[in-house]
Amino acid sequence: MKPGIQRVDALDAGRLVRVEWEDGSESRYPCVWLRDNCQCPHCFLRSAGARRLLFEDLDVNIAAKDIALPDRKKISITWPDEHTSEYEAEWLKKRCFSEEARAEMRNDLFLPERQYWGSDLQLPKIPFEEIMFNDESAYKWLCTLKKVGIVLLTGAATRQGELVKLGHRIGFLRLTFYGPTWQVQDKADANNVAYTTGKLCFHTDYPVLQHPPGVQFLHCIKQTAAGGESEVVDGFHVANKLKKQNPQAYEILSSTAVDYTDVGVDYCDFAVQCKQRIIDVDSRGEAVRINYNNATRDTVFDIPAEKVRPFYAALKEFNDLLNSAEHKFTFKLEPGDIVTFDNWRVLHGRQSYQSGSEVTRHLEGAYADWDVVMSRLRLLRKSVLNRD
Ligand code: OGA
Ligand code: NM2
Ligand code: ZN
Ligand code: ZN
Repeated sequence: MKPGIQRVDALDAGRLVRVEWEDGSESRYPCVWLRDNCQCPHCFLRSAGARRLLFEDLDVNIAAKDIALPDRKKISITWPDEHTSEYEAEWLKKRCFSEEARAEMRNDLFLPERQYWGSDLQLPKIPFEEIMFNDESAYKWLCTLKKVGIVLLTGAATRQGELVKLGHRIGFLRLTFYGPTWQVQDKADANNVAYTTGKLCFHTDYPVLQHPPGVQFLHCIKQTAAGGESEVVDGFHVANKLKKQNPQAYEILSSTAVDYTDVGVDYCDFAVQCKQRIIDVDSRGEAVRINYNNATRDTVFDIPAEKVRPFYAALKEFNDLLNSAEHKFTFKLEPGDIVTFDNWRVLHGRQSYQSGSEVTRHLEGAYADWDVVMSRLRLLRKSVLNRD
């Protein structure tokens, strides 16, 4: 369905170009944008897919001097300085400024579609081998990770190093102060509550970093007989519930800057501090990232005293909703399982287990950034669907 152009003309004293498509619909393109996006080798570096034109050299009031339609597949514009630009029909169609065309492009680029879930979650499962060696499976893995927020990969070897391989599959892992990958097991003088046998209440990892890791991988190498179960909850779904149930609590959690702290030694020594809102929202007030780890929430709390108790009350309500039977999903990792999840959306926790002289439970963990994961997803889509 390659669109052809029927007619092209100028509006608004040459500052706007109107394209009439063969199906009778039309698109309007501001000349300043057209000039800015001239695709000729002088204005655009094809090898980098990037603009060479300098902003200094762009006239924001520019008008077309002449517009032509050499054939139905492209338009040609001559500018006042005699520079000419050509634009292909398909290229223009994709960049149409209509509400619908922009929504389509947005969905294509960012896959914003979400499937909310509660205790009814049907945990998506794919064999580890498949996503490692089959592009279609890998594409499905990443699409589901984006849409649902969690996917279980099964059947990985029960030794360290599988997550490094997974990192190579997407591109690279995110290095943090806990190392390129990290070992979740009971440790003497633990530098993190995760490295004990204690219960971990619902949290997102690493809100103490300004840009918390978007994606988390936990590979079960050894699982204890009693206890150690995993819990997950859809943080965006619960945030929506809180907004309905108590808009004021939602407002408090999405506006109060909470102090986080993490001081210690691991990959190297560290003294990290950060302020984060527990529910990060976009310009429309929609939750886009949960930043909540009760363990690393600082004792320092940089808000006026009279706002402290209302904040705790709001957080209590959110925490109660996270833990409600209706919202949480419980499962137990088996050796060879790798749980992959959206660390900006899904909160996770674990039940406590018995400590002993031997290590009875061992997970290897790693992080990735959403930029890297989405980049791999787009490339896989291109090769799987064979399109651009
Ligand atoms: C962690 C964590 C979960 C588990 O290490 O941050 O949440 O099951 N671990 O041990
Ligand atoms: N670990 C698991 O926010 C956090 O401290 C999450 C990070 C130690 C790498 C735990
Ligand atoms: Zn040009
Ligand atoms: Zn965690």
